[in-house]
Amino acid sequence: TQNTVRERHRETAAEVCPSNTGIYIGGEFVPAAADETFETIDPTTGEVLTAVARGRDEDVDGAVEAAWEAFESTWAGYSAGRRQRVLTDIADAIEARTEELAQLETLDNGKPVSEATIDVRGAAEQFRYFAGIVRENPGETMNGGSRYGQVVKEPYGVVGQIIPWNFPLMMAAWKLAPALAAGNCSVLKPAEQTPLSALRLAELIDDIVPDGVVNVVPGYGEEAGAAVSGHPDVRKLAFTGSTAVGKQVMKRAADTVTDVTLELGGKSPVVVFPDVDVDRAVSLVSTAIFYNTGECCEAGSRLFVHERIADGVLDGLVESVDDMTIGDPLREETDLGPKVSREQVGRTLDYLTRAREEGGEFLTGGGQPDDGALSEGCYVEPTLIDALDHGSTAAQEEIFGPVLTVFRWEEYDEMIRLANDVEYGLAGGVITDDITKANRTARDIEAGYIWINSYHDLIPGLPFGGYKQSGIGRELGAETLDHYQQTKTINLSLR
Ligand code: TXE
Repeated sequence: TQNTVRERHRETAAEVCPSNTGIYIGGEFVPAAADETFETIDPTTGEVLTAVARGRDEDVDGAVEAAWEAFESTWAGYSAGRRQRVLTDIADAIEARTEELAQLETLDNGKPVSEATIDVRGAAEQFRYFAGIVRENPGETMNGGSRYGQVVKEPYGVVGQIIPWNFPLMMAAWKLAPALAAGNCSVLKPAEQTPLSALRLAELIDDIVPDGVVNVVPGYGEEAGAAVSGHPDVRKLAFTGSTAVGKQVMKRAADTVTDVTLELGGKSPVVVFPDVDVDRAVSLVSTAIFYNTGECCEAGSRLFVHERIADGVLDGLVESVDDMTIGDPLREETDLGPKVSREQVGRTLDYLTRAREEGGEFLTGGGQPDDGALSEGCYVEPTLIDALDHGSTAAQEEIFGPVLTVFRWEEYDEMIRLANDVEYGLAGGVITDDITKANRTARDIEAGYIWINSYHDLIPGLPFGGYKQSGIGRELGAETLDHYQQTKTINLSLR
């Protein structure tokens, strides 16, 4: 019952919430300069988890100053080997707390704890990966004639990093690991919906990282976020979030010609060829859209299924939705938890209304579950929409919920034209056993990351990022280090 769920969440919160919810500056947790706080809510129960410091300009100024001080006094002097050890220690600290961090993430975000556990492992892996490559970054030299040239990679110094709420801990790791590996200090702004895992991480690494190397300023986007992205002493910005805000961040960065990397929205196609085993296709398509309640920038939210097997795949999807366990995300068996916030529920429901007006046929779902026990939480039913025009709003815009729009195809070229007919280009999926078709389709989709017969698994070493309005730059790869370094050429005359 709802009471049991509430009890379970309260008890878990008492065990796993960070005891420090201030702003983490220079190795200390301090109240916001204006002494204000905001509440972070558990989307499963609607209850307040805790109050968190509400950072603004002044707090960001203090964090940037502390970061520069740390850079100049300690971090810039650390060898690659020493940074490697720090990163490895962070990975160990995260891994040692996997269960606790996963529960915390589930409380703050609403994602099933089984998926939160994968996030925590992924976060640790990030630190391990960048620890692994940090020593293989020696620069280059060129000898010849009367010249000795050196190409040296230098950190920016202080970087600003703004992250979203869909994978809070993992996003913090995606940002911090390469930034620290490359020798920078960071001012990290977690999302206001989910600030707790970044604060807990700060507690965990407090003894590992020199004071001021990592600073965490929780707060609202228009306040703390805007202050980070407009700060004149921040030399590089990394942002993950909506395309609309990404554009603002980039515009603000233009004033100081600050380098930016952006990881933004998506509306990724999943293409199913007629040769495949229907059950396998159903399982992959279902994972592509419903993982993390559809709150994934890479979610496979547009299905292009070949006419010949469309009915079978769609029947299978409806059945698999019926079999899903929707409910308390703290329970291991839960497949689909609530969305992160009431606001996000409203946004998704608005898209569903729009889709109805635009002629969509709902094969399943279409609203909030009316089951009493779920009514207090931010749940949205897994939804399949058929018969929409590809130009309709629900087919073009990022819904960021458990909502799949379905298109049937026969003509390959026309299917590819539609698959690419969106402003985004983050990811795509191809499901077929024909390797030639699979590879051709992978090449033909305009996106930065294509899965063949798989979806969502991201492996450090394989760069991730978007084409078109899905972003600039790549994370997870060796090239990510380059985004956090500037190149200096030293040209020495031997004459
Ligand atoms: O994102 P925002 P929101 C998409 C998704 C979702 C929509 C809106 O479609 O429905 O965006 O979500 C900070 N200056 N994605 O409103 O606002 C904010 O505090 C500087 C896709 O939550 O982009 C948070 O830390 N920063 C996405 C971060 O930006 C600002 C993940 C992201 O929030 C700011 C999340 C400002 N003016 C949402 N305004 C993905 N790519 O995975 C906000 N922020």
